[in-house]
Amino acid sequence: MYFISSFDYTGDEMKITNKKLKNWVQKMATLCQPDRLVWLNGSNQEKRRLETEAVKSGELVKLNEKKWPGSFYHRSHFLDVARTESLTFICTKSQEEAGPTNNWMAPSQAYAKARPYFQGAMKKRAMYVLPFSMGLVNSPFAKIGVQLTDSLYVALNMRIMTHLGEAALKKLGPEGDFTKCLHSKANLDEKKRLILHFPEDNTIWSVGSGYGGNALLGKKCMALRIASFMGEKEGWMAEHMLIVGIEDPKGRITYLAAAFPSACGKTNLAMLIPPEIFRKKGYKIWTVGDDIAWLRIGKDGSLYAQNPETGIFGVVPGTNNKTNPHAVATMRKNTIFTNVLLTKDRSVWWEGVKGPAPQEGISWKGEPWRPGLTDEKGIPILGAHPNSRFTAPLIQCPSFSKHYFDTKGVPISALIFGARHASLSPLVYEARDWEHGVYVGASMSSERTAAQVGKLGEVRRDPMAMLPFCGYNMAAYFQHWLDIGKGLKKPPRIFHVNWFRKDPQGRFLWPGFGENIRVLLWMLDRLNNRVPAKEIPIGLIPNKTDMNLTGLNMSDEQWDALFQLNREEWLKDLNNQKEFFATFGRGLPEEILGQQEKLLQKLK
Ligand code: OXD
Ligand code: MN
Repeated sequence: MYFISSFDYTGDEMKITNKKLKNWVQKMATLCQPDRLVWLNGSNQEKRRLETEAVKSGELVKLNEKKWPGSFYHRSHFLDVARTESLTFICTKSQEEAGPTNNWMAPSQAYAKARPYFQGAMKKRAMYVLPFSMGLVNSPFAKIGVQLTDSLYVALNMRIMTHLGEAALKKLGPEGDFTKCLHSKANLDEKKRLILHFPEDNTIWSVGSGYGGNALLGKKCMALRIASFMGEKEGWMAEHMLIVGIEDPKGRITYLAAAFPSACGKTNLAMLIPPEIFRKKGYKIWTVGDDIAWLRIGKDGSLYAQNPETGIFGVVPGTNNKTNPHAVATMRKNTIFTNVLLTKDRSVWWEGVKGPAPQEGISWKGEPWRPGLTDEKGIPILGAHPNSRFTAPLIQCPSFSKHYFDTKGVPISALIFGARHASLSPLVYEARDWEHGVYVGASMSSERTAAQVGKLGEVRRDPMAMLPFCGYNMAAYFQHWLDIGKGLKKPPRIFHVNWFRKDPQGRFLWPGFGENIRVLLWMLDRLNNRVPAKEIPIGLIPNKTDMNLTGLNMSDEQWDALFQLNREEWLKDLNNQKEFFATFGRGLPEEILGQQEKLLQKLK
């Protein structure tokens, strides 16, 4: 029968004092029928053992140690390369609680549907037991989870992405509660894939996928969907936000948190390297987090943020020494690459990396690849999947902030919402106040990227970039945002940015990447009341003279094109917003509709 095996392979018996945990593990093992249970303690010795096993089983390929020390390559099933939102469900007792933006299934139905998929799914496999904390274990932010998985790839990724190991178990103690995360790749059958969240049971069941966002349950599933549900009950927020600090020449650091839809440059902004003219003056950017922020009201009435993760699960294509040198440095060692091109000398390559493409390699689909290869329609065949990823410890990032470790979090002075729009929204605008800012976030929309299955480029509404990640009714979520604002003595200012605006020829109007610091510094000037702003119907925009554009050679026409407000387009967007907001019925806070009405009047 099943027994709790040694905690580590060294034979040290692991003391599991939490009865609930023991019972749950036994019950899930009885369902999934693994050969053995392996409890992880997070040690380095254990890491090496798991890596060796994963290489032996073929789950990982050890990369060229000289080029990529401590790093591995993984190829997922070719139909399992992005989050599958259509198979992701919030399983609350009432559908109302999940709201109109989430797929919903009643808990009893969801458990009944998934149980047969888990039944015996781990035969001839190990079940790895991963105790982890999201948030620094010794901080008030910490939430404990335990993931069961039959995937070594998942186990090794979770080691990078979460505070995994003995300390999390200690924190849990004999009585503590934890998020019960059950995962099995089963046979990776898309038809038997489900990502189920039971916020009322503090439980996640994910089956049939090995892809990061579906399978690393500490990340999107727990730290966003389950955590957002907890946050609403407990008075804090879980957001799809990066956290950065901007250090000025006097050494003062101002922290910002920014929400962008997936694959819209959060990692790039989190690791921004200021152009030389700003570096020379003494500006620096510090990275606290690149994907998720947990936010709490501090004793002083300010908003504080902590990054609950320990690693980066970043998009690879397009990453190079020009677009994101810090990401390149971060992935130099101890990294797991997923679905990029594997070369003959066990190195990796992807589209958009600097330098010549290798003469040959194995593509993300596991097929032979060479530069210039096209399909029968003449379309280039990619070596790396557009959503190929790297998983690396955040601490390896050259701009890693030591304040990541501040247990009370870092104080947030501004929140940014970002979109990918070819037109519509200007480069930057500021909300008039918190309530207006909540509306700006709630009415966000963006063009679809490769991070989720679906049609690329299609514009969809994505409130606060949380559409795929909010674990409860978004009408209540908007209300929660409004309520948090009321609890803040000094609410952060709220801005909206769009780095992706294009001219009629389809060329980007703004250089983006490191140059985005210019926009951030304008925000700092606004926070410190150093510059006025120009009022337009949607909010406050900069005067050209108030943004440092030195070296950009930007003409007045270009500037105007970045900020041009197309009333027709906005009115059309307002109609689209109306349809979207109408799906919430009477639950939608009236402040949202009030703000929308105000905008309509201003536009008219
Ligand atoms: C991610 C995503 O992986 O948002 O961070 O899809
Ligand atoms: Mn994300």
